[in-house]
Amino acid sequence: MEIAPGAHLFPRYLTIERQHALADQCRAAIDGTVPAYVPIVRGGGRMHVRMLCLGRHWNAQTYRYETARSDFDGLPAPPLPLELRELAHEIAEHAGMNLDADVCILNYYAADGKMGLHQDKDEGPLSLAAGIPVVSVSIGDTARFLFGGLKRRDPIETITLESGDAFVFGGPARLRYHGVSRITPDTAPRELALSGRFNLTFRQSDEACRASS
Ligand SMILES: O=C(O)CCC(=O)C(=O)O
Repeated sequence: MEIAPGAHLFPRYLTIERQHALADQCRAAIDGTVPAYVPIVRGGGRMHVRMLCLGRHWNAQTYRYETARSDFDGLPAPPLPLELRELAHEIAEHAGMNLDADVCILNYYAADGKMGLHQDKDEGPLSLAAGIPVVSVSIGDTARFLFGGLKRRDPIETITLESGDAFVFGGPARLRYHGVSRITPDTAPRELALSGRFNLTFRQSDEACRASS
C-alpha cells in the first residue's frame, strides 16, 4: 500500500510465527549483556522509549553513529544479526528499494511510550542523497504513527501500526517527519505474551554505503 511517493505500508507483513520469534529475540536483546537504556537527548530531555542500537550506536548527544555507547556506558553496540539484515533487505525489495542495513535501532515502548516528531537524518549525506530507505517493523501493541512532510509544520497523517506491520520510507519520502504519539496498551496478539511494543528501524549509514561502493 503506497501511502505517499516512496512510503509503503505492508500491513501484517510478518506471520504470527515470525512475530513470535522476533519478539523473543527483541526481549533477549534488550535485557542482554548490552541492555537497552533510556537515552537523554542533546537538550537534556529523556526519551520515552528504551533503546538498543545494533550494528552501530546512535549517540543521543552528538546525533552521530559510533561503535561504542559513549553517551551512556561505553559498551560496544551488539552486532546486527544477519537474519535481521536479510529481513530488512527483503522488506525494502517489496517496496522496490534496496537496503543493505548496518544499523538497527530497537525501541521498546511501554504503555506510556511515545516519540516526538523528527527526521531520520543522521545516516549521512551519501545515504540520504541516494534516498536509501528506512525500514520499520512493529511488534506488539498498536501504535499511532504520525507521518508528516519534509517540513515540521506540514500536515500530518495518522497511520495505525499494528503488530507485524512493516513500513518503508525512502526516495522522496526519506526525510519526512515522523513520530509516535501513543501506543494502545493490551492490543498485542495474545500469542506474543508481550506487554508494550517493539519497533525496529533498519538504516544504512554512509560507512556501509562506502563499504559497498
Ligand atoms: O516506533 C516507530 O514506529 C518509529 C520509530 C522512529 O521514528 C525512529 O526510530 O526513528
